Amino acid sequence: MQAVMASDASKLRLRVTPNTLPCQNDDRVNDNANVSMGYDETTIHKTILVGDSGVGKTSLLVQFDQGKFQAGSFSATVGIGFTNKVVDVEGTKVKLQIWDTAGQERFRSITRAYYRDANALLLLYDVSNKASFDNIRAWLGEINEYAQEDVVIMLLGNKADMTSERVIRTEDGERLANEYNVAFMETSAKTGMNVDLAFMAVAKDLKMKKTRKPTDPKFSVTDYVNQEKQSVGCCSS
Ligand SMILES: Nc1nc2c(ncn2[C@@H]2O[C@H](COP(=O)(O)OP(=O)(O)OP(=O)(O)O)[C@@H](O)[C@H]2O)c(=O)[nH]1
Ligand SMILES: [Mg+2]
Repeated sequence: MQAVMASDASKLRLRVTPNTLPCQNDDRVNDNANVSMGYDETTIHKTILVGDSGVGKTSLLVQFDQGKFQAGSFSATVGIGFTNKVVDVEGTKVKLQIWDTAGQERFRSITRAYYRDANALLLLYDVSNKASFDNIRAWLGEINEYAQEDVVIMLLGNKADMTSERVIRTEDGERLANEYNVAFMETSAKTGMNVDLAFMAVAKDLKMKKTRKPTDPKFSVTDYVNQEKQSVGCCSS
């Protein structure tokens, strides 16, 4: 994904017309084709990546979108931009419009403006950077203030591959997530560990929110990620 200047964000938003989305032409032939088990597959879920500068938001999105990691010099995102992705949740297409925000303080007011209509937020810290973890409480405060009440929130401790530089233990992340009642896992944009799972879990939760009947058992995204996630040193990815 290309980083874009803040002033271009509104132009980019205009490009999100139905014609730019996969499957649209076929869907027009038959309205029912858009509906899978009561879920409207044309629904676009706005998902935002937030967290301090340098925690790996852009890298996580690039890994999810293109399956690659660009090591080397860090180039901070300027402004905000998005990538459309379709996630297959048990045969249903869930469309995520993933916004990559700039973590630098000077872009904070722009980022805030995007919280309001977000359906999901992936909040990242860097396990090798204590300040980025300490700032999570402030981020959650912001989210609480500006985002919708039913927004899906996932806390991600990124750079889990950096074992010797790690300063935040897995259990510290877990404890914080429990305190705020949000789902949590550690990820690595470098190795790809849990990257697909993070977006899959968000897509699954968003889909469940739209289709769950009052009599259905409640879907717990926390239980789902605890069941599916990999731990550092667990598996090759
Ligand atoms: N080892 C390792 N390095 C990572 C990982 N994720 C990101 N990095 C590196 O960390 C630096 C910052 O990553 P970015 O993805 O640009 O960070 P960002 O959160 O988008 O930063 P801003 O755009 O300023 O908000 C880059 O040098 C990346 O290569 C990871 O999982 N593991
Ligand atoms: Mg970035």
